[in-house]
Amino acid sequence: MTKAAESTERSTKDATTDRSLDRDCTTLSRHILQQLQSFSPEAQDLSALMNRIALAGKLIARRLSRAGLMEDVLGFTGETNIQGESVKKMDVYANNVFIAVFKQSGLVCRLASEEMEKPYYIPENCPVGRYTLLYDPIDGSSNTDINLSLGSIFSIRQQEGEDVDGSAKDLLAPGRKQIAAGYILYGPSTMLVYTIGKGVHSFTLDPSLGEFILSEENIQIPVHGPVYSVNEGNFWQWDEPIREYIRYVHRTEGYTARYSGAMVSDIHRILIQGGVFLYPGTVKKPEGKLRLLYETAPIAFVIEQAGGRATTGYENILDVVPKHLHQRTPLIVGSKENVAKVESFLKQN
Ligand code: AHM
Ligand code: MG
Repeated sequence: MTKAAESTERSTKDATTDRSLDRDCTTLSRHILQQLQSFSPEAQDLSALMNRIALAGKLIARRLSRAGLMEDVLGFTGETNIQGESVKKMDVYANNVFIAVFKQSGLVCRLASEEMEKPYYIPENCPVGRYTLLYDPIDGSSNTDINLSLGSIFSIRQQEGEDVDGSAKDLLAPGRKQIAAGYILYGPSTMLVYTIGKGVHSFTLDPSLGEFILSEENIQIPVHGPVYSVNEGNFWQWDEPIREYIRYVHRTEGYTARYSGAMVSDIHRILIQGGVFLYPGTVKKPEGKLRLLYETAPIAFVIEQAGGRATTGYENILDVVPKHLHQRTPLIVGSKENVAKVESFLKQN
């Protein structure tokens, strides 16, 4: 090999090593600062907030990875939550993890979760911490005891006005007010997917580093996809247009059903491969099962940022104004064309 060829080969290798090192060093907090192209106090806040959420994800992932070997991790507590659902021990643990990581952070004054009737205030962080974290600590908790995928969902809002009476009325605002949202997926690896309104980005937890490292930037959901994801056991409880849509899918080539029992997993599949996830209203639950502030609005923010859509069937999820903190909404979310197809059945009736 000539000296010139040797030197070209060396510089190509160097460039490849540099690129892969640069990628390995793209941690979540660095990525946020890059996205905002700023070291302003707001950018620092958001970066620190996401770092704390990542820490919560690592703590929950660590406990889940050894759940079958530890005492008091699996099973129910015997209590029911504000939604009337049986509480799992992991729900309580994960709920407390988020509170613990934000204590003395100076960042978050209030946390609201589907496991707590009222928001949790961290007085020492107020009024400096002008942010509120809304979260579903364990999404898909029926998967906990059988070692299947689970998630956590988060959303960050800026506190508006003073919340002197502790009523948290400013949270009764549409999902467009979210400044960040995303989810953590506890699967074969732990992933964190987030948006701050500048596209959707995924990170994978590298256990050897204890860091979330950038996996994919600016994820775009396919315009159409083969997956439909819905609990068909509820068929008898749905309104006729939703039943008609499902009948259409059954007789049309090119669709495939996937439903894991954890929305975060199903949404992640649809984000990457395209399709539609539905949790419509039922006879027993006319508003469906999923909660607006902790589940449907954050997922809608992520999917819209990836180029998809999220609707109740009649209204964009991000426009829905909640009347109370634990409000539920029907959800139809995913690839633009798949969502439009479902809507076409709703419009006919
Ligand atoms: P959870 O947060 O209490 O676990 O409830 C949310 C979950 C979703 O992840 C999932 O899509 C749905 O509820 C499953 O409910 P169902 O068993 O009614 O299909
Ligand atoms: Mg949930």
